[in-house]
Formats: sequence, C-alpha cells, structure tokens
Amino acid sequence: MGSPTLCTLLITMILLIAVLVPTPSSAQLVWHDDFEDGDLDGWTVNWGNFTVESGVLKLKNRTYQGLDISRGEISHPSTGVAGSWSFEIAGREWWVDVIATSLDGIGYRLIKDINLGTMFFLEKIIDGPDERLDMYRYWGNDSRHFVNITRNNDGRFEVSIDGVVALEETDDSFMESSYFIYHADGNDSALDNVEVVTELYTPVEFLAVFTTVIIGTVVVFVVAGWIYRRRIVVIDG
Ligand SMILES: [Ca+2]
Repeated sequence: MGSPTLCTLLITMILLIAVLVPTPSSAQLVWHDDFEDGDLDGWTVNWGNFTVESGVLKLKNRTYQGLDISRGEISHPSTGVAGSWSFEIAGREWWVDVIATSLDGIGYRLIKDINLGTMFFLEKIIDGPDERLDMYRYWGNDSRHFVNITRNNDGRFEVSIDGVVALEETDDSFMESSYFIYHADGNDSALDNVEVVTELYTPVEFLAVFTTVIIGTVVVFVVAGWIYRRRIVVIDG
C-alpha cells in the first residue's frame, strides 16, 4: 500500500471518529449558595423566618403551646430547565420547587412526606390537581439528605437521594423557570450547598454540531469515492 493511500485512510479514520464522537454539551453554573457568607443575599423570604447559622440556611424555630409550628418558604431566582439541581437538606417535611414558573410553585416539585412512613414524591404542579410523576419509599432513619436532580433536554428527570437513584420520569410540560422555592416544615429544617447547573445545547451550539456532522459526512463520502476510483485506476493499470 502506497503512503498517499495510507494517509487518506488515516484522514478518513480521523474524520469518522470526529463525526461519531458526540460533542459534549456545555455545562454552565446558573447559581449556587453555600451560605458561608452568612447572609441571605439573592433570596426572598415568602413567609416565615429564616436565618443563616454556621454556613447553613435554617428555619427559625417556633412553638405554640408546646407544639412545633415552625414553617416557612423562601425563594431564589432560578432559570435552569435542563441540567442539574443539587442540595443538602434536613427536616421533618419539606418540598423544593426546582423548576417554578411562579411563586405558587407551578412547575416541578420534590416532596418529603412522613404521613405514611418517609416518602419522596416527584410532582408536577399545575393549575389544578397536582400530578404525581413518581414516588419512593425511604427506609432509613436520617433526616438529612443529599439530593441531586438531573433533567435532560427531553424533560427526563432522575432524582438521587443520598446517591441512590430514587425517582425517574419524563415530562416536558415546563421548559422555562423563574424560581427555586424551598418550603420548610419542622424545627430542624435546614438547607445548604445549593447548586444549579444548566447543561444543554443552545440552538447555536446545536446548529454548529449539526453542520459539523453534515460536512464531516460529505467529506468522508468524497474521500471514500476518491479511494474507490484510485483502486479502479490501479486495477485497470
Ligand atoms: Ca454551608
């Protein structure tokens, strides 16, 4: 085999690899808060009393005639709809609206409920009865959890609780977001290390990838055709 043909084959292989290997989508930090600065900058208390203690967002305890009536809700602007939402959370019961189009929580909600044992629910909050997308029974005793939620461009959710994939569902009803809302219930409620990352193809990036694939494919066919013709010439010669 002559060296020009070898060169052509190598170029073809490199082009094929370039075409076949998917271009990674871009990950971008939308916002995060580890509360180590000791303040609630960026957050809006919807109701209740929140404070930052030792680098952790906490719900202020309230009791009435010996009963724990600690409740509160706090929100942060949040625009991501595909990517990941992670946070550490503690408390008897809570919900977090990770994608909310309004302060009423219209969007997607992760709920911890202890009415019938400890359950986690992924729900779609709409103007009407809420729609349960998936549920998970938690058998452990910890009241503190590490939550990681991912959602892809098609709306596929994957919710990990303490590293275990607990809830999965696909829903693309909401593809825009304005808020992240934390609703706390109970005197041990706390939130820390909130991080929201978007990971998706923007239209421009998608167009660039699409164009690269098309050009790559055309080049491969042209090169393959050239090799084929050259072989015929060699055989004929
Ligand atoms: Ca912290």
